[in-house]
Amino acid sequence: MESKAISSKRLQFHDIDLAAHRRTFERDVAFGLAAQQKWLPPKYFYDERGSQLYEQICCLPEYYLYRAELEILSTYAAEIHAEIGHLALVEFGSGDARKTRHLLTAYESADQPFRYCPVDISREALWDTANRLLQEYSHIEIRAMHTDFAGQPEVIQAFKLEKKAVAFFGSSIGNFTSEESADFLRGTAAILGPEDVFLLGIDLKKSPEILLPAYNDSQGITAAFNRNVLRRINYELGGRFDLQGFEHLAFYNAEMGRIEMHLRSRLPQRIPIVKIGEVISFRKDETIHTESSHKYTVDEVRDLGSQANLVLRRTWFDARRYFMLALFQSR
Ligand code: AVJ
Repeated sequence: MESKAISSKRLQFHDIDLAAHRRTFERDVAFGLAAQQKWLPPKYFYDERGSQLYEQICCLPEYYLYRAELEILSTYAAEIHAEIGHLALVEFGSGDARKTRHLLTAYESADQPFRYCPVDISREALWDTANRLLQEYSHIEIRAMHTDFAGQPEVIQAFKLEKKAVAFFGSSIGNFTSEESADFLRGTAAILGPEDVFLLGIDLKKSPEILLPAYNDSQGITAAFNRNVLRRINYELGGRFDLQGFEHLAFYNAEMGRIEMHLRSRLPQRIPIVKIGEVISFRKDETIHTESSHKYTVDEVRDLGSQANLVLRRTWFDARRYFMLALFQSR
């Protein structure tokens, strides 16, 4: 990975190779929209607007995931900090780091310098967050990395940390297929030293009556978030999508144990995407599968870990047991 670093005393900022990232976006869009079941990788939701919409989703009354994990992190921050020790904290998909702040506050209270290494695909969110945290925490040192970490957790080797706690919050692992999550966990296990730990925040299986509204909110923010990927294709790849020509759809696929989000074409239409030199045809009601959010049981999480050489050492839950924070160690 080519990366240039912006450096000051307390902040190092590693940048992604933007041109390469753009080519990957073009390739993924061309590939996904040529498939029998059209699909797009959910990581492309998160441009500046998409990240803002996701932050709004986290404030929705129906979206329990964010508040459940926040409850865990705020209730047990001191306990988690005591359990993992004062290790450098690496976070995949840090976003605005709102929940993580509770843990950072526990680090700050130790009155010792500490290192926070956020990794995110959204440059704007990463940059703003890093700068804000510098002002809020006097003991923090930040090394931030703007990159797409999916499929390559080893990118964090570039931080050259001796010991570390690696965090992956928000149930973002739910977006990965079971194969991708197994690979990701194995890749993570491989870079953990004997005293390193891995903290995984994960949404648990529960009644569709609770799951569904979380992805079908009454204000239509999730619908706007879903359509944002089309807006982004228009903006960055010269797409000609009419956003209103697609309906937001979210349902629970019980067999796969996941929420699926789709965009359903309201009519037959042909959409040019200039930069990939294609015209994409849609039948009426044909869908683009834009996201899967896998839900797990505690046992499934333990198994997922052990298949990847990770041992489950501790778990924390919110009062309703909607969400779990799992602490793993490498075997
Ligand atoms: C950030 C991937 C955990 O799957 O619940 C929110 C993203 N999608 N509403 C999720 C999302 C629709 C979210 N993750």
